[in-house]
Amino acid sequence: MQNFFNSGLTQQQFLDEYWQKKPLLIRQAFVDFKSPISADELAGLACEADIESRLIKERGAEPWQVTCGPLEPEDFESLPETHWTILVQDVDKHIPSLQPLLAPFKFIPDWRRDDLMISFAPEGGSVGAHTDSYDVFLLQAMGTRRWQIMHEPVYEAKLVDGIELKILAEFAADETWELEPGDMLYLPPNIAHYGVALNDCMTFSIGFQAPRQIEILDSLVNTCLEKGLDGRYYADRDLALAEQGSELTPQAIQRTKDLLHDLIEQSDDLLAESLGKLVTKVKPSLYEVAFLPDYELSTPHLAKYFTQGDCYKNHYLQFAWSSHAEGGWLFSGGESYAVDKAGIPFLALLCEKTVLTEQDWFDINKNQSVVDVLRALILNSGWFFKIEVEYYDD
Ligand SMILES: [Mn+2]
Repeated sequence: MQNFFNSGLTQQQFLDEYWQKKPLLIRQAFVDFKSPISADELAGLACEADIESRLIKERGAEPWQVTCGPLEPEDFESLPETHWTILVQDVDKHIPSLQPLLAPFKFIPDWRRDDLMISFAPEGGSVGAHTDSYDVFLLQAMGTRRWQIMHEPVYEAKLVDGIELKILAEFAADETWELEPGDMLYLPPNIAHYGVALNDCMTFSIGFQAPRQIEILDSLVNTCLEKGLDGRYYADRDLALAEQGSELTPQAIQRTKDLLHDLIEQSDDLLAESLGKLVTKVKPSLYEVAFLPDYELSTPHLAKYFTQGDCYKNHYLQFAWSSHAEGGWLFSGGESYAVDKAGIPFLALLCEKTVLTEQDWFDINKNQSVVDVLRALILNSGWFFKIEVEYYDD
């Protein structure tokens, strides 16, 4: 039984009793935790052009003033002593050495994970009481933060008018905790929470993503169009005599529902592909840094590169895979890559490994469909060699 941090729960018990259901405070989830990043380093990241960051001042030029990054040195010079917060998104991707911190969360599917967001605040720093639409683990990394929550989920939140931040107009906490380094609070979606720094304070938010119905439908439609599948026509063999010729009758709506239900019912493979592409899409805020320059790469060259050095996973891209009767897919960067049946065992390897050695290449090289996928992934920035890559005209 896998222990869920130091909570006295197993991972399965956490999933059964808390995941997506109710908050859980875990004292010393990470024993003797020391932040692997300093406040200065975080401020440095917030100044970089390709990194998504925000500065929130509770008592700025206007209440809850939001400045979007990249931040300038002047932004720091004018900061008051208290009541501000810097937030930096996707730190796990910008600093891959932080990735091991996410390893204990791997019992939750990888593709559900969004990012590691890190915030720093001096005394009084807060982003106000709010709800989020995603699951989050709030790991206290430095200093003390007081978290207040409302146990009852808030689905239709009334917000404070006239400010950029989404802050709850009504918030009445029914629980208060002070989190010290190593303590962690899990919150499911829609739980109102309000965190205030009691001193110089750093909080790590391990956030999860969930696709919405419409996004999945959109991806399904796009996958169908790309494959040239245009589906069945509406049919009404049971048509009754029309009383009002201009009416879209409830029967017509029912037939339409049945038509769409049939499409989804008969499309497990299409749905897997649509979902895989959707959940591995690169966020627009990461486009500039996620994709590496193009280069030409033929299979013989691939073998040559492996004799010269290892191949590395691009941490900006998300990976997932699925299998079906005839083979499988690897998903990365919003694309799907097909392998044959014998290639299925390699999919997890390409998703979960962070380095491929020449020995891995010898294994991969036994299956042409996997070689083709690896080659396509290298061309599309999923994996890369650190050695100087030559440009070829194939
Ligand atoms: Mn939040």
